[in-house]
Amino acid sequence: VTRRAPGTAKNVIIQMFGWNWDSIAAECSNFIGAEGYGFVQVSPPAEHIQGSQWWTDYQPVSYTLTSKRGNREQFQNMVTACHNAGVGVIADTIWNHMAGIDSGTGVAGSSFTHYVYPGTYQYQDFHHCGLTSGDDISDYSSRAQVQTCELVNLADLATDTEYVRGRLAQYGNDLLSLGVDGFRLDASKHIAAGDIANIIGRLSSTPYITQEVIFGSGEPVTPNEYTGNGDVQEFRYTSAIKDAFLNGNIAALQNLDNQGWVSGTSANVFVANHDTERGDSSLNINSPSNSFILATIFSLAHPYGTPTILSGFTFTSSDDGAPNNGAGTCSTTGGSGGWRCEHRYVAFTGMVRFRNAAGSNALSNWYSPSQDRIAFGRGSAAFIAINNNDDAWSYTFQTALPAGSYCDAITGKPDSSGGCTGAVYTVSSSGTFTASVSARSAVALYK
Ligand code: LM2
Ligand code: CA
Repeated sequence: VTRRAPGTAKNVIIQMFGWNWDSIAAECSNFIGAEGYGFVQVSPPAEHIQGSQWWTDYQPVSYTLTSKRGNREQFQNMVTACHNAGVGVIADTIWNHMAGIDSGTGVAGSSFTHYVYPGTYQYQDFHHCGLTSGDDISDYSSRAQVQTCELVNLADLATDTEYVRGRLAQYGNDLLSLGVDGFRLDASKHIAAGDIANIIGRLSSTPYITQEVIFGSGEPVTPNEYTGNGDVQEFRYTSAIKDAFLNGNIAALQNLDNQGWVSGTSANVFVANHDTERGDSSLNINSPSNSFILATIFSLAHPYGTPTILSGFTFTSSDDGAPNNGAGTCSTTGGSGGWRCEHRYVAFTGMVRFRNAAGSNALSNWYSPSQDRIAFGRGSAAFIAINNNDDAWSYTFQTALPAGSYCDAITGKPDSSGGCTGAVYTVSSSGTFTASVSARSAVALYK
């Protein structure tokens, strides 16, 4: 797979949350590649603690590539299958910590105790911050606590030491040797930016990097510190999108490069991830008034950042693990067997095509008659109207599109006989088209 820079075509990421390696391989071959997605982000691949909860994967116990999602051979097979479909693979990678529980045996048979992972790490390879009771992080206004104490009791790696840096780079290089294209660096805020830089400097190639640095108001550790290492997940975008679509002012989302966030060329953005959909800090699939769908459509249309779509599963308790041992399955345009398969939604695949067509064109032809209605183009390549109001929006929009007949990306795609599987709109020689945009919906055209 040729590496694709953020901000270029074919860079949409799907977070295949909880999917096992065999099922991701099949989905890359059967669907994801053909639909124009750029990357899949896969669950942490290293050996982790046993248990039925989804979050066992975030408690590594060795760097053996056997997890609930499959073994090394299956992982390699997935990377190859995805590459053959033109899709890159981003591995969720945990450099901040090992397990949090006292002792046990990992899913590949490795025995461990807290701070002793035989053959990998011993007591001296961890921070023992001595700043709080139990060495847990309690005060996010303290940089020392955030970066050297323990996140929910997870054994905090001494990423400032030569041995740990070398060992984490060795793990990263093992993944790169299997063809991995990028890393999502878990809990990056809890690792000093300079420590990450040092470890990245030891890698054998230059993968795509996206770092999880959750912005917190007034906190000393900021997302901007990390932009020199690669992209940063911009959680201020996630919360602004939630506020805008729930409270009405989507017109405030025109210029996202002037909000004090990391620049769009350094931002990895999403409407929800696996953590936020279980909390209150983002929209989720159950949000009212189609807001989750409409917000995702917006995120794929707007040029700010590199977008990730979460493909998740239904749950009753927030601890619930993935269905069917992680064997993901979808229906043609949605989920099955407890899997939601958001990446198959017609409106989302249509918007992936829209984004790929828009390429690096800047936002243009902005029009907003009220806070809950916006329309904008991406140069002469694409145009969208988003109606976050409970009444339909009828209007004649001015675009920079060439005259012609266009398939609406929200409801369908070009069919095999030159028509569309969904709605069709005609752009005049002066670049206008007339539409009635349904309540809480959108119309999106691209060339
Ligand atoms: C992340 N980013 O920084 C992940 O996105 C997030 O999903 C991870 O938390 C977290 N950091 C650590 O990698 C998840 C989950 C936690 C869970 C941890 C570790 O949200 O609830 O913590 O993974 O598996 C669990 C228990 C917690 C316990 C901890 C250690 O819920 O009560 O702490 O294990 O045993 C005593
Ligand atoms: Ca740390």
